Amino acid sequence: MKLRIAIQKSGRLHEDSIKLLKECGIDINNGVNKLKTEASNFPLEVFFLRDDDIPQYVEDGVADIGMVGENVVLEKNRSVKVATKLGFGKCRLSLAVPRSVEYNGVKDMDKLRIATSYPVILEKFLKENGITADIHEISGSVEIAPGIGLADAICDLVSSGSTLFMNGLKEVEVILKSESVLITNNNLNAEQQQLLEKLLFRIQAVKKAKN
Ligand code: PRT
Ligand code: ZN
Repeated sequence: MKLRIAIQKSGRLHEDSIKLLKECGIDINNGVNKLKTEASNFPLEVFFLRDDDIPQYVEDGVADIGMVGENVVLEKNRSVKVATKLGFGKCRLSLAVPRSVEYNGVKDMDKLRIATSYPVILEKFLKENGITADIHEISGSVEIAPGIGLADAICDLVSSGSTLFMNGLKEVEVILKSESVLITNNNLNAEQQQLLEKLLFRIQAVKKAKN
């Protein structure tokens, strides 16, 4: 039996996910455009998927475990377990408004139109803060929404802050601090659980060595 892991096919987490597996001593040959591959020296099958799909595949048991941003796990709200943080893909989900706008606190968001790709996390945050806003879900280029008159504010991922800056926006609230996590299916059998523990042991060793 092999443990099946889902990682991002291409994008910001792809390289670091493969690097972590390699640092765990797991050799995988990841040819371009492959949908899956196998490790040569560990009972591991690797599926390459869009990050948005990873929580569902792991919930459904199509993959046993997965590496994905905590931001995606929370947004998709699937029933999976978070086994450990992985130390890469660090970013924050933040609210931002045009630089020229005066901002005195989250209450200023009341009645505004906010563009985001994270409607679930945003709605929860607004509710917790007693704010009623108009959430506009858009799938990409969220940061241009205020400039084209589509929204008054945005809720988007930020790492260096340069995208916000280039679009004349300023970060005003951090809603979530995120990094990549290892998620697991809720119903792993004993053998899968054993393989997971072996992998987790190696991941912890890699993380320790880096500190
Ligand atoms: O194709 P697929 O659906 O798999 O990929 P994707 O395009 O949805 O995701 P991708 O590869 O862009 O990001 C994957 C994950 O990387 C995210 O879910 C986060 O967990 C993590 N991550 C870390 C980031 C960033 N940092 C980040 N800066 N994801 C996106 N950004 C974007 C942000 O949306 C904004 O457009 O980068 C821009 C801001 O960056 P700065 O440095 O200018 O602040
Ligand atoms: Zn995605």
